[in-house]
Amino acid sequence: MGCGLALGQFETRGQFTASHRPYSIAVGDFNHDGILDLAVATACCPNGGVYILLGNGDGTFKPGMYYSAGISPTSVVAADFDHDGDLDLAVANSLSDYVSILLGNGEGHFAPARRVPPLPRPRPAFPAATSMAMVGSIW
Ligand SMILES: [Ca+2]
Ligand SMILES: [Ca+2]
Repeated sequence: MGCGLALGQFETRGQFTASHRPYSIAVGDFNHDGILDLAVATACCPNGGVYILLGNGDGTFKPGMYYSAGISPTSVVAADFDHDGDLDLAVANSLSDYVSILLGNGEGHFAPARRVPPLPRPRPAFPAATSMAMVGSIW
């Protein structure tokens, strides 16, 4: 993970563990401290999940917190799906027909994943538009 410098250059600040095979990252302030955090979708071992890395504000992150998020999560987006002011996550599960929704509590933690009803094929490898539209219809 690098930090931006003047003149378009990046400085390496370190590498942060998020299990095996991270596929997708969503950025947001999940705990309302004014510092950007990361949600990392990992599709491996055995079912993958989402790792939440809370930012320290200096380009480094606290150790990841794991959340189960369906079968083979390969893409994640962050938005406030239930309109409570806290960022939530929508995760595409590439080896199933589901999108998993994890509601945030505003303190950097998330409720267990809920499945959005099956999507029509093709399967949701990249959920942004489709999942947001579907989530909007169930809350
Ligand atoms: Ca934060
Ligand atoms: Ca929310």
